[in-house]
Amino acid sequence: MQLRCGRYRVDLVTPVVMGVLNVTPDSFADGGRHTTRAAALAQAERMAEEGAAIIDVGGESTRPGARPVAADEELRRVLPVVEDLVARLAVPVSVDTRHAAVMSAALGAGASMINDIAALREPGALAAVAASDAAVCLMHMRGEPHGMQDAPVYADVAAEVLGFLRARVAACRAAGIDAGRLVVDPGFGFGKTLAHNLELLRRLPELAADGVPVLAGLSRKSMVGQLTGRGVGERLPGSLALAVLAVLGGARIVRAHDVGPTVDAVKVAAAFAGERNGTA
Ligand code: 8Y4
Repeated sequence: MQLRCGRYRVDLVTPVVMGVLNVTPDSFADGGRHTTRAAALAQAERMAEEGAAIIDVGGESTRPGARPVAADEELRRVLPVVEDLVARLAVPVSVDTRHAAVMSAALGAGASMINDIAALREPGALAAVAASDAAVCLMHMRGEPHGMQDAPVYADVAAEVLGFLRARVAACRAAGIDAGRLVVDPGFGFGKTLAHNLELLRRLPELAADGVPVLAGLSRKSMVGQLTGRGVGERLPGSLALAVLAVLGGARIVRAHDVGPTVDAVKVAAAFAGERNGTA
């Protein structure tokens, strides 16, 4: 199992960690500390040293309740950082965006992956990725970030998420994006209650059984706060527990802020899962 990721091939036989690099001034996950170009590069270098297989750069605050950012503002934040990382790092650079204009500019600057919480549903997004050789992560989201936690209701959350992701995989294939470039993600916390998130985690093996590599993003999320009572700066132990459970459920990419500790947790879980998951 290998992900085609621009000029990189990411081996997913053993699960890997995607490090989160926020370049949003309002990002409460990192307190806006990495908003300058040099600080962003230093943080990315550290994540690569700690074993991140992919660095995910984001310029739009996508946490629940956040307001959308215009594509030009997002480009101003993200593009200089992408240029630096592509020039200086030996790991693929992913860009977290849903705007086609940002995708095209980032791919032109050498980004190897697009991480889209809207699963390429924005106008021009499918074509922008199809015109490249980059990987793409298709994530399920109910509603929009700014209204997302308004009491989501599902008849069967896992069935709905699976159906949605299968349809987006089909749309990508129809647009000419090869299966070897695709990743799917149930979108923990995006229009889901704690009960929905737990059910999706329990039923992750059903998603993994489709054969498209699964990415899980659980790091520091409100789910951890709900389960532990901890504030956002105290959620590492809970996040590591969820990373282990995701790998046991068949996740091949774990998106995390705390790369070093998550790499260790993923190694332990992958060794335990062994042949059962094929994650030797
Ligand atoms: C504290 C820290 C509280 C972070 C909330 C958050 C995912 C993602 C995000 C995910 C994929 C976040 C961009 C939300 N989550 N992309 N992006 N999967 N593929 N919230 O789960 O980290 S941002």
